[in-house]
Amino acid sequence: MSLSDEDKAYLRFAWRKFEPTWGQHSPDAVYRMFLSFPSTKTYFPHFDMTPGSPQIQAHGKKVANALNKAVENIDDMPTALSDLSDLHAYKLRVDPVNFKLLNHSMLVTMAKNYPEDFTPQFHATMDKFLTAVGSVLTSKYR
Ligand code: HNI
Repeated sequence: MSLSDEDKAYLRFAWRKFEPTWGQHSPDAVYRMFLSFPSTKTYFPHFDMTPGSPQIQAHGKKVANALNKAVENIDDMPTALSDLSDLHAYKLRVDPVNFKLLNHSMLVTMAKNYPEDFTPQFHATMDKFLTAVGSVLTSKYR
């Protein structure tokens, strides 16, 4: 899935507005994924699954930072995310289906926290972007 130039321009515009506060909400997206899709918890046996636990907070921030890097390097995500791609494919061995579950949880969390910004265009572009990130992070499986 590739983003058009128009998608990229809109993503950069939307992300600038959203990025300063998204780090506060991304842990909620991780918690939402664990609660709504319990099978995702199998990758995190060492986590305290209480909402707002230090591990969930830290993990949410790491995912948000990785997404910032992806937006900054939107024209070459495979290079920018290469180490993360190795980590998820070779070390963590996360089944690709899980990326859809996290992406869904992030979209719902965005819609809840940024209701004004969450237009159909925002939804569609963000879905495309998150799918592209997931596809890079699972590309080394093949
Ligand atoms: Ni993911 C660690 C980014 C999807 C399971 N993950 C990370 C780290 C980043 C990251 C950044 C920290 C790396 C480091 O410490 O060097 N993960 C992302 C991004 C996505 C994603 C950007 C998708 C948008 N990861 C997923 C999914 C799962 C997942 C869908 C499984 C359900 N990730 C993990 C696990 C770790 C991890 C497990 C290690 C956590 C820990 O702290 O031990």
